[in-house]
Amino acid sequence: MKTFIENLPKAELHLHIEGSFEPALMFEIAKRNNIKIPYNSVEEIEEAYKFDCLQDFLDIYYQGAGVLTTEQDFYDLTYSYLQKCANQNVRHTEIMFDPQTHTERGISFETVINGISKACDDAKEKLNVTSLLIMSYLRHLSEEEAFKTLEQSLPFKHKITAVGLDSSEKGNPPSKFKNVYKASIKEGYIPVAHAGEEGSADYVWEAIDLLGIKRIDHGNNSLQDDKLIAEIIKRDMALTVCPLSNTALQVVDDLKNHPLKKMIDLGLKVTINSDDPAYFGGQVNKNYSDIQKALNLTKKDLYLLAKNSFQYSFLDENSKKNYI
Ligand code: ES4
Ligand code: ZN
Repeated sequence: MKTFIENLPKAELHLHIEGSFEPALMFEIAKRNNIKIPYNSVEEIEEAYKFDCLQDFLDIYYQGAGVLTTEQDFYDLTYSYLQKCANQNVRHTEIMFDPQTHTERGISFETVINGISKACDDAKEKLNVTSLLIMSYLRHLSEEEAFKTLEQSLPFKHKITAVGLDSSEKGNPPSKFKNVYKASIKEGYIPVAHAGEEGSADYVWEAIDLLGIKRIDHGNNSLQDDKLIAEIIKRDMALTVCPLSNTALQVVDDLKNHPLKKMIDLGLKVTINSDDPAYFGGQVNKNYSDIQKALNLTKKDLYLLAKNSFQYSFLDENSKKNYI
């Protein structure tokens, strides 16, 4: 099974570039930027990366991202992730980035986008890995702040395919971002959002009805509502599921109880993703193999999951034919 998974061509549709920041690279970048981080060793980091919930993780994730300063830092972060894609036969990836995590600290939008997109261009040429970018709004900030980010993105519109919504879900429903999503769609961005990770099925409804999303990030709690399940199937929307993220953040208590197989059996279109691999204990292939073992998935299931990852990507229909 391990070799089968390694050899499967895959796409990754749910990945936060700031969440791919491995401790070794974090130490290196902190050192060259003369920034102190509160860890002295990889052991101390491992101890800190034990989370009770999403907020617990986010506090540490934003702290880690605070080391990123120059265009080269964003380039190195992104290229390092893309090398891991190449090594795992991840042929295409749709990378989320959180501009506000950086612009709030005085780093320009331009620095962030140029570093990330140059790495993507180089990876296409040197590693044969294609990518596109999803600019994510931080939902714990105001809609007005998101509008500022949308404005800042416009000179770089040709480099960005979609907009997303991430960070603290509870208390920050999709409805809060209704207007900025409308404006983002008008600018040509495809809308996606995290919904139903910690939030209820109502948040998924809002993301569909009020934000018009084309894909659901996580979506686990959709299973609480039969009507919602039917609606997601009717609209042919995929869920970007992240098994190791779900156990790390205690959205699911044990992989054996993960609803992924149930989702497939219900007819939902599911993909497997790593979310924040540096923090949650595994890249894409480990997500595939751990969930395979836990749920006894067959090769046919795995093939379907990998096929979905291309089918529900934002590649144009013609390009998809190069992968599936
Ligand atoms: C995230 Cl797992 C998760 N959920 C919500 N927002 C996020 N940002 C980075 N990882
Ligand atoms: Zn996520």
